[in-house]
Amino acid sequence: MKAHDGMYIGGVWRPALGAGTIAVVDPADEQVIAHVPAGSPEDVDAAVVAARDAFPGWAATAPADRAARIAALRDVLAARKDEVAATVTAELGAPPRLAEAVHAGLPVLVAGSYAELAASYAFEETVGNSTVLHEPVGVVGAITPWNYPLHQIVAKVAPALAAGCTVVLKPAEDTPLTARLFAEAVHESGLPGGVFNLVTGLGPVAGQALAEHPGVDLVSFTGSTAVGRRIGATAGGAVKRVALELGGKSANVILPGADLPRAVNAGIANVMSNSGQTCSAWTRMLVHRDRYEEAVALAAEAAAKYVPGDRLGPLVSARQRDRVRGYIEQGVAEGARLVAGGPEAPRETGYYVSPTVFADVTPDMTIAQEEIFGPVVSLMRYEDEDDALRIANGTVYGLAGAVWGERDEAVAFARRMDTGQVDINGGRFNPLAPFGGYKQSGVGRELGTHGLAEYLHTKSLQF
Ligand code: TXE
Repeated sequence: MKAHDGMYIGGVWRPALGAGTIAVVDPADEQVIAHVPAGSPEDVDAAVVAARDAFPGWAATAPADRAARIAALRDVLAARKDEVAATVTAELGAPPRLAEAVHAGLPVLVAGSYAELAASYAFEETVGNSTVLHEPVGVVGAITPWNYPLHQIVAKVAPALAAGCTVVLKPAEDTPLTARLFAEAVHESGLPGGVFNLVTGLGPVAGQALAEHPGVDLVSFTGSTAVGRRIGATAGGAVKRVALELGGKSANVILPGADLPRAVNAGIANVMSNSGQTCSAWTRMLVHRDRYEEAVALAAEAAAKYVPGDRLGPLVSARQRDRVRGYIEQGVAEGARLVAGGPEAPRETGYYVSPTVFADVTPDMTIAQEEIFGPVVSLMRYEDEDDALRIANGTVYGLAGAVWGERDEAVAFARRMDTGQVDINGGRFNPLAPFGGYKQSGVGRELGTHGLAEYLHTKSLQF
């Protein structure tokens, strides 16, 4: 067991000012693998002071210099990819292949995209008789979740740095080791002290202190809708900028013209990836009634291939496992038809949940409305396209979605969806495409120029 006993503040590792520690658990075998300090409000304050001190210097840096710094950080993250993957596997339980390709790979792409955008973005533009300046907002408080430990950090820190902001990060308590590795990478890349600061700690203590700190100009939060709502209210009260990336309940709409086996297999793979702990996961599969039973059989068969402990990792914690199992039990109780998996533990140790498929799910059921965040797919039947659209749009969320079918029909359907991102016939990750929610899935966008704009103020000089 290793004892990690510092916070990264002002370019150095400092002893924590608070006394407590947080145990980090490997969810695959339930063993404690490390302890990290539980940051106190005093730790948060010290980090915000460091970020404030560093802000004027960093904000005044030429965009090309910031681009070079972000590129250096990208290079360190790329060089330490194996270590990132191993750390994510240890504290999140991600299967090694997923850890390498996604958890370690995506952040390199995203950091690279911001190295390029920092250099190419129009921080000054001419609009008629005015010059419009895009200036950094100031000190950013970034609060991140555990489901994609490094990606969530880089998706906030890279655009903030590109904009000229300085950052205090409070990562999720379940996955602080990846955050520490990121801080090491920042240090190794030569970023000036205080531009990036890390405080590990509990959400209601360190997270809340960061969100409420008067020295923070913008809070960027990714996590549950319940906490996001609170952070939004606090930020609103202080008239402070806020970006919220919250839950989802994405629809995977399979139109009659689609290649059904391909769409169903991809739909199951999408949810099983990262054990369903993805805010954009296509958790509701909508199939026309004429092909519904065929889709149910295909989905059950596809899900069974995700063997827990092999292709399917555990959930991050006992709490998340219990929560997901509770939803599966509720689905059964509300009358959905279980065609794969179920609430029983598939392995004796580790926080595993069986790949689970429900058929005959109706829009009024809890499992059709609430974010489950586990390897659970609900198959829903529709009568015609208008019915499919009503079901697809019929939740409080609007983060992502998918449509399968003849291209023009699929695009026409996607245009009518109340959601921030839609994959057409599969889609491919694009680090430049904005990501974020309609409705209660959030406020603001991440990635690309839209993600960068979140961290910028706009000033007009009139001539
Ligand atoms: O999230 P929390 P949890 C959803 C998903 C999941 C559920 C609960 O449905 O099942 O949320 O997960 C910090 N002030 N998502 O409980 O608590 C916390 O320390 C300030 C969707 O883990 O929202 C962590 O750093 N910060 C999601 C971060 O908020 C606070 C990803 C997220 O934790 C705080 C994760 C407070 N009062 C969960 N309380 C997505 N959108 O991708 C907690 N935190």
